[in-house]
Amino acid sequence: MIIERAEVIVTSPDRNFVTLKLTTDDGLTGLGDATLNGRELAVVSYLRDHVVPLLLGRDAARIEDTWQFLYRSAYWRRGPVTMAAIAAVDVALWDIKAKAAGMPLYQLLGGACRSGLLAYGHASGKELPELFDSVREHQEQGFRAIRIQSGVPGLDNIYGIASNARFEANAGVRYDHEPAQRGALPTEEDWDTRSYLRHLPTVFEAVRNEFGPQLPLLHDAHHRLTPIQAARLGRSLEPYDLFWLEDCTPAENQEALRLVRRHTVTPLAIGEVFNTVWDYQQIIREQLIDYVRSAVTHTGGITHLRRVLDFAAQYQIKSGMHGPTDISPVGMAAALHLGLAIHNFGIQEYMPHGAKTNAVFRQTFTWDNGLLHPGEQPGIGVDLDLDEAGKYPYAQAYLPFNRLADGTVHDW
Ligand code: KDG
Ligand code: MG
Repeated sequence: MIIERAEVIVTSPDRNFVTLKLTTDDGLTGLGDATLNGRELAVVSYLRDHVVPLLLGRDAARIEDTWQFLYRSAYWRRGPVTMAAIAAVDVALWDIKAKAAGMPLYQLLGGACRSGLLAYGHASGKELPELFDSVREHQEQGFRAIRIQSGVPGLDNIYGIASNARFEANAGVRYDHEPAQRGALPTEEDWDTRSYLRHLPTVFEAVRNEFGPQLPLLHDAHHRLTPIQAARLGRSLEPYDLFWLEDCTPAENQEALRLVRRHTVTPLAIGEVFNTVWDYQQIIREQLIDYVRSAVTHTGGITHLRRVLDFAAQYQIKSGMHGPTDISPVGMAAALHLGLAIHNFGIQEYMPHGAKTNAVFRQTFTWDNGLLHPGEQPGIGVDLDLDEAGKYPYAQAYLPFNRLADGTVHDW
């Protein structure tokens, strides 16, 4: 199993995706997701210019050795570009190994620990009636856990709210909550923490009154609060029994979570922007979080994320893998195999991809009664249709950014 070909495929069916395809001398292929939203071409160059030449001629069976080689031989460690590139290689190699074994990947990872993965969907609305409709639509689609994002009075355009204007900006594609906008410049959104902190508990009170106490509800604060603001939010949401409050503070300041924890028992989830186990050292050891948000795609692949989750398991911290639209079907498939095999699975984020994306990436996962399953095809269970992919060239797109009323740039 010698790696004979390594191709980096960029396609933009509903949004940009970067995929690594490895082919061995005995004809096996493996896919890995290397999509880094808004910075896609940096990973393309990292792979094409610096990694592909190192892969040709290597033994595809040596996954751990290849991981260590790519990580340590670069000298420059960690970071989203490096770790997305390594993740793509790692997942493609696991895909090949599982195909060689004739097994779905989860079997190689130890076999299933459950019959399916509980997944949460994204409900949103600028006002309550729209939000309630969105929750109902998700329940009809089978979701048994739902993230709630709401508009805030006085703010026009904020994270997490599906709006028609956005769909028009993306050439009419209805792609719920896709935050990256095609165009030459990032769009500007607005933010006001005081209004948000006042408004959000009233939204959760209304949602609980409408949908009852049982439905697991989640919320993403998307890195916008100071530690004391986050503590106040967690405390004010306690009566509504959240499954988690996500990214309540910018994640790089790990100590901030100590202060938040002192004031609230609302469960906390963090880590979608983290990319190594070292980013989690303090918050896992001190039990400052309840869920690890890292995706296979951004955290060095199956090999490294499993390490993070095994570390987390010792502290009863569970997985809550990132699964927005910018994780490609290849990245999602990898997440489903890992989630099925680990004991400390918590929940999986699931934003269904659009029809064009599903035509490019043919998948075998199933969605049944609120549970995801990766399917039984050998490997990760995704095939990439190169003809379809070729129809959609890369289109420049950026994530938005925030400004406060006085013009100050704020965390997005
Ligand atoms: O690329 C950034 C998005 O994936 C992110 O904004 C989505 O926060 C997010 C989430 O929880 O899905
Ligand atoms: Mg998030």
